[in-house]
Amino acid sequence: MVTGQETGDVALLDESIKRSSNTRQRVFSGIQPSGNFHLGNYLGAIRNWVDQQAAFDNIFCIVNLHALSQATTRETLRDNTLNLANVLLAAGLDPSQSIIFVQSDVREHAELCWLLSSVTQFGELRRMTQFKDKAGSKDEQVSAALLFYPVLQAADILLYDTNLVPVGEDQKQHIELTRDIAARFNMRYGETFVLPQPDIKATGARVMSLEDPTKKMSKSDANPNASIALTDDPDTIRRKIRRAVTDSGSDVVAAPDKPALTNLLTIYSLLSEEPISIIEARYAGKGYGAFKSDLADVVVSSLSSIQARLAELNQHPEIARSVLVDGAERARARAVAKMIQVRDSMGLGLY
Ligand code: ATP
Ligand code: LTN
Repeated sequence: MVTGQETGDVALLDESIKRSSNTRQRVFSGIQPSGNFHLGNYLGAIRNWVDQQAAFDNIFCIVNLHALSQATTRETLRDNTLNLANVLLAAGLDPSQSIIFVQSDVREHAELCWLLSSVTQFGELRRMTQFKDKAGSKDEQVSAALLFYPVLQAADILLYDTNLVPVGEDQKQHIELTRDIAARFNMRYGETFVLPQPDIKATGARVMSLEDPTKKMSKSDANPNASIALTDDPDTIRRKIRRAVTDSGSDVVAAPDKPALTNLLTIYSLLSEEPISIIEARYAGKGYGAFKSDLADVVVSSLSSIQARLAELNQHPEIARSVLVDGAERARARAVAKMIQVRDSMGLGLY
């Protein structure tokens, strides 16, 4: 879905950064190992990481410490972590072009989180939309980790002198807070951190629920029909798309008063790499049925190669494990060097 002029500007900025610089810009992004990876995660984040990886110096992190902000179990977290590593590899992240690692393997993330909390205001955290959405009316019971979540995210990003953070639209506020934290730290302690830019694409940054096009497609949605999981089989994908809500009328067009069709056309367009106008013209006068049936084919065929690679990687967990061990080593070397600078800026350690 088009997410407004501002995000388009960020994409343009990103192009100009790429062109004007001789050294490659640093990209960092993270994804929680919280299961049920869906088409929104793929189109809003993972696919962009894969498409851009040759142009940047990339670090991608499986943020298992963030996943602890919601109740989970040892087994679930372990399974989801390995599974996510396999999903990232199956989707095309290439360890020779990108560092891929697990957050808890680099202890500096947790340390920097604490240091940054000293320049973060409680009010800023309490006002974050994601905190308000997830805490709901139960803010007495949710974990303090849910409140601290954006400080840890700022630590992830700032630890690596990140220039660009490719994420979906829902993360924009967290990246803005990261910039505020970095700027405040730099004011107080001297130039230490690079101010990162969000990299949010004009299209696909907010894939909506199939059951309610006013809500984003979300891992935590209790209704499995609201999202297409990357691992859904063809029959399930066809069924979910057939029953996806549509707008009144029967024209296959993207328009502000047609949020459901706009969402389905956006998915079609991103996966088929055809402009929405061409797809609209193709289905003019044909109604929703024909469009949905073809959309299902597009989704099934786009996911099939990822699913085939995933099945293979699942048979060989040692591949992902060795990628993660190597990734942690490379990330750690950078993080350790940065923390020497940060501790010194703050007056920590006299020897
Ligand atoms: P939850 O919805 O339960 O909060 P999530 O689906 O947002 O979880 P994350 O691991 O928090 O999953 O997000 C990983 C990446 O996917 C982030 O960059 C996020 O912005 C992006 N993303 C998540 N949902 C969507 C969506 N519906 N459309 C586009 N991008 C999305
Ligand atoms: N909060 C992010 C996940 C995340 C992240 C990051 C994204 C944790 N650390 C650093 C970008 C950069 C989310 O998608 N929910």
